[in-house]
Amino acid sequence: MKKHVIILLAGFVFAIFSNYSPVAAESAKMEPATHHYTLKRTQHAIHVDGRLDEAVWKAAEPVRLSAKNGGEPEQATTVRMLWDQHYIYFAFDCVDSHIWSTMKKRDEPLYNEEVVEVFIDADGDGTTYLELEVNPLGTLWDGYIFNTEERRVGILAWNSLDIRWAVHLDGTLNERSDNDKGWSAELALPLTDIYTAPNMPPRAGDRWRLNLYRIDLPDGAGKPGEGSAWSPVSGRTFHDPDRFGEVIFSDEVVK
Ligand SMILES: [Ca+2]
Ligand SMILES: [Ca+2]
Ligand SMILES: [Ca+2]
Repeated sequence: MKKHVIILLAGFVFAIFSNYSPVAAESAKMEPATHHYTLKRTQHAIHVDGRLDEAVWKAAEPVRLSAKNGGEPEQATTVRMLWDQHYIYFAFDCVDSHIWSTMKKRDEPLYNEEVVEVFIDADGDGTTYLELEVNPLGTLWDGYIFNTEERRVGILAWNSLDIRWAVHLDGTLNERSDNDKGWSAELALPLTDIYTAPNMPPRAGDRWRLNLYRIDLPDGAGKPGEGSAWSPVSGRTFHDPDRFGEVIFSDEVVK
């Protein structure tokens, strides 16, 4: 699987990869995941419109994001995940009294504003993983991350060709004079974008390290806000693969 990554990133980070071997990846010891999620299949099409009104979403197991200390965040976020033969699906449901974001171009630094995020380290090497972000304007950030003790590189020039995503707002964007209810984001990520997956298509029982995040900034950029996570991270950064949770692929069909 590593050779696919090398092909993908050849040239841009060749110097880094030239020191990188599968042996090193296998010997890297990840901390075991503390949070697990059984990823069930859907046999019903999911209309990726940002509205989480499909019966299969209602039936999917929810997870709640936690504050940094593991406690309840100021504003709740519920996430559900499903898969089928082509995609892995994510549904973020964000309670939000003030929905705010300004960035409209793909791969802008959405993480400086309000956003939801997915990190996927399919081979669990703690080094190479996919990062996705969607903001309330429906702007996408997608890229591959190469994260070692020495440096962290984000290959944001990588774009998923077939990803589908959408948001739905229950409130008014960037309007302080009223109280919003929240916003939701729906993503369908092609499984074939996950170059580091041990099996493609995944098999029942496959385990991918993965984490889910949200940034809420009620007072805008640069002001105190809240980062929440499915599997809480240890420090300031979300780029903490040792703390990623784990999804377990299942052939069980969600009803
Ligand atoms: Ca939908
Ligand atoms: Ca907000
Ligand atoms: Ca990109």
